[in-house]
Amino acid sequence: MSKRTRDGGMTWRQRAQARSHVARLWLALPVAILGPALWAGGCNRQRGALARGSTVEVQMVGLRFVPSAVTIPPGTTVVWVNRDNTAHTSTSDGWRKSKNQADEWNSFPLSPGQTFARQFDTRGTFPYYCMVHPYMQGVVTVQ
Ligand SMILES: [Cu+2]
Repeated sequence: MSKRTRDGGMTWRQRAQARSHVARLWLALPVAILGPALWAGGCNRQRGALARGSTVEVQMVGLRFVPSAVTIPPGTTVVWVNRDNTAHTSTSDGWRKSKNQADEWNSFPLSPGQTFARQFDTRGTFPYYCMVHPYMQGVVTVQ
């Protein structure tokens, strides 16, 4: 009669290796399941609708606002960037005559390379223009 054991004659070392192999599988499992999920989640955040608190950029280039119309959720900040060789402003249409200055804005002249940022918290349609070149017009829609 041989001295076979119940586990099929594995040595102490073989049993230890088998245990550590199983342990490694259990560690790898959550990474295999959660890894792609986390990765996909990160991509969805970038691809999906603008989140509250985001920033959108409007360029002043070629004597135009590009894009001339932006639609954003409340809480979004619009940043105007002057990429022309001449000064521009971002001035809301009602800035001069408005009694409610809170909803109006004026960047005053921005030199080439300068930026102006404004956060839009109120829903509505906000047309604006450039005081230097009044034919430069744009609109921010907050909805
Ligand atoms: Cu201008």
